Amino acid sequence: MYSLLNFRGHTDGRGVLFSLEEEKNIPFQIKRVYYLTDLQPNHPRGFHAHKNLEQVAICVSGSCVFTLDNGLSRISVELNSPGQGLHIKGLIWREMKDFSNGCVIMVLANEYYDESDYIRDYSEFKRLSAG
Ligand code: T46
Repeated sequence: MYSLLNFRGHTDGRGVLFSLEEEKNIPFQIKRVYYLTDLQPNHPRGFHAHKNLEQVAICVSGSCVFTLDNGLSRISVELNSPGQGLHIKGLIWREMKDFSNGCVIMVLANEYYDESDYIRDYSEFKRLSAG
């Protein structure tokens, strides 16, 4: 349903630097980067699936929880490290919640923004995921 990517940090006395490269430690060509800020713990987001989009989500600051659903089962994954990326591919319903103070989520995507790729209705998602 997902995989966790581990990014090597370059640490020295000044801090840590992470580098992301398409088709190297990011498993696709990157067409879009977006990031979410000012997230509120009581305002969950997501509640949709994508028909074709492939993404890697990184909690570059703070922590949050992604709940993923493939139509058969659900799993919750906490992201709490800038050195970890959540790779989501295929027909997966996603919800994001439990944002910590100062949480920032950066997402790399293999396609440009396209609202027609979204499935925002859970019963439609269930129907499509049933095959
Ligand atoms: C996802 C999760 C992790 C744009 O105009 N361009 C963009 O690239 C994106 C991603 C969104 N938007 C607009 C569409 C909406 O008017 O920004 C607004 C908020 O988007 P949305 O309600 O889809 O945001 P989230 O946080 O529910 O979901 C987002 C991504 O849309 C989605 O692909 O997987 O983050």
